Amino acid sequence: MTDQYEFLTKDNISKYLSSKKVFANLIDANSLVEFKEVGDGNLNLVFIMKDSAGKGIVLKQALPYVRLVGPDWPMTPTRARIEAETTIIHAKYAQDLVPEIYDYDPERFIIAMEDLSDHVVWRGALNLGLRFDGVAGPLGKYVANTAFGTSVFSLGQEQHKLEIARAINPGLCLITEDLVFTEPYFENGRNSVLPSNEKDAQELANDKDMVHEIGLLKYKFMTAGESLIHGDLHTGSAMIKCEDKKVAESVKAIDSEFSFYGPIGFDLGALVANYTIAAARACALGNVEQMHWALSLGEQTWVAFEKEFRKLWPTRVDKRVFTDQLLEDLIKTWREDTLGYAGAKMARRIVGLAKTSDIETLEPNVREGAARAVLLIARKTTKERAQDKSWATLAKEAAEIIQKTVTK
Ligand code: SR1
Ligand code: MG
Repeated sequence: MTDQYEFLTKDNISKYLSSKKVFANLIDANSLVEFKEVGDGNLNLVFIMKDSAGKGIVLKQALPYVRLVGPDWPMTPTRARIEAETTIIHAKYAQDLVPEIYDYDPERFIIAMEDLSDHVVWRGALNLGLRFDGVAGPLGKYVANTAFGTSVFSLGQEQHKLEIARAINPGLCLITEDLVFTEPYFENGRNSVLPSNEKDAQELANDKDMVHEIGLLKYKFMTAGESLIHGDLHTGSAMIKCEDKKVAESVKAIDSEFSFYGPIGFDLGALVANYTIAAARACALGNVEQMHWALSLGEQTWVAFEKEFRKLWPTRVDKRVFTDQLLEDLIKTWREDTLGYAGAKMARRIVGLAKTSDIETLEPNVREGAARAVLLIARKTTKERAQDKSWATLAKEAAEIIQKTVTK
């Protein structure tokens, strides 16, 4: 049974640390001076411990249900295996951009990993109006390196197929298929908006062209096993260390439990969506400069992704029909996918279950306009994804919508 195992608590955690040799040099279980439960995500328990010598460790335990909802929504805790394995694999291609994994416990679904308490969650920093450069680019680089490294271009045909099988993650994919690609358009009792945004949500659901694009994007999500993607790469899945308060000196992509072999543009789209959401918040709080900066991040992520992927391309395993022209076509497709998924991810965070603190912590009088702006940009971005607009045009159009809508 995967739902009968002991959960970590303040009282049993020291015993757990002492019980495994792997922790002996990482932390002194008998001199724990700090213990915090910091899980603020939707799914898991997360504990940070420090010993008297200042050594720290993180233990993350998957619960057999969705934490956000409770035991009424069961969910396989084997997602912890997926996260541990993906993080280890991604480290092969982007070591500096993921946390180190020390151990995975398949009986209690516990991942032991690097303590990142000198980092902060990027979304939290964005919500405070803080502007750190050197994050969006490295995240694009992370996507490029992990996408290329786990693709058929790097692994070859047999290994790529074996990896698709190993990384299959139907339970968590179903959540994305439902929450991102279905429920914003076909209500399932889990959506919610402010009463003043009900018309906006209805317009989204009634937008036949949008629903058509969402169908194409969902189909690709369900069938295109391009690479081992992160699967939930929003600004809350990035931890950053910024001591000089301007440029991040460390960026880590965390929480890859939604990982599987999927379309490369999905992760890039998730980032673009969350930058747009951060921009809407900034404008709603009167910080127009921060809004423009947030809207410039999509280009930074994309440019870093494209540059890095092009750099890796000459190392592909089979150059016979995987020609340079193929790369040009793929880049074009991935850009369209990125914009398509960006709109899908914007809309789900406004209408569906599991929203973002960027918007939810705004006062209702400005939240209404910010939510409306994100929905309008979502529809435009997804439906016009094939128009080959420059990033500057995309940012300008988004800024116009936000400024017009938020202040109305
Ligand atoms: C039920 S899980 C809800 C959401 O939390 C995660 O962050 C994923 O985005 C998922 O869709
Ligand atoms: Mg998460």
